[in-house]
Amino acid sequence: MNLKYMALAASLLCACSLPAVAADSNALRVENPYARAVPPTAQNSGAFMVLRNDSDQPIKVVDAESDVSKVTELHTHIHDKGVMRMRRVESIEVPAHGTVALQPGGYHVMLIGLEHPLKPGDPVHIDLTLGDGSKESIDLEARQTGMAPMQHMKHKGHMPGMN
Ligand SMILES: [Cu+2]
Repeated sequence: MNLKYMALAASLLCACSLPAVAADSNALRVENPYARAVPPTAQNSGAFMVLRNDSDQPIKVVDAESDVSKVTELHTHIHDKGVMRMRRVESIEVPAHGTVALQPGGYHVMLIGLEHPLKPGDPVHIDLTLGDGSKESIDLEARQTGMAPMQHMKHKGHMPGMN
């Protein structure tokens, strides 16, 4: 009787631990991560990367934290009557054996309330929280992109014909 119970308990333990191994967060790969370098006056920035899922199960990113911003959120862009707007999303799902690109105009990690200006080359640390509660730590750099808001403002001033 005792032995039978032990065997049953052991088999239950095995059954329970298997899915945990399959959903190992090591299955998530982060490729080409960077944050957008912004002018000193900017309050916010964004971080971008490609998420690759090497497992048989979808992986959800459910939260993000960063050392450079007071608030960090998962965002996407939507088209609303011809205008691009940002919207917070509850999670970003990476399909099994698939990828999701966090890129300008789409999903991104929103860095809200920068602790200091992000200059090109500045280090940024981001922790992603996954659906199973595990964390994925990412070290990246701020990078100059072609979409600095200040430059657009200046261009506009020199081209009154364009509106
Ligand atoms: Cu955003």
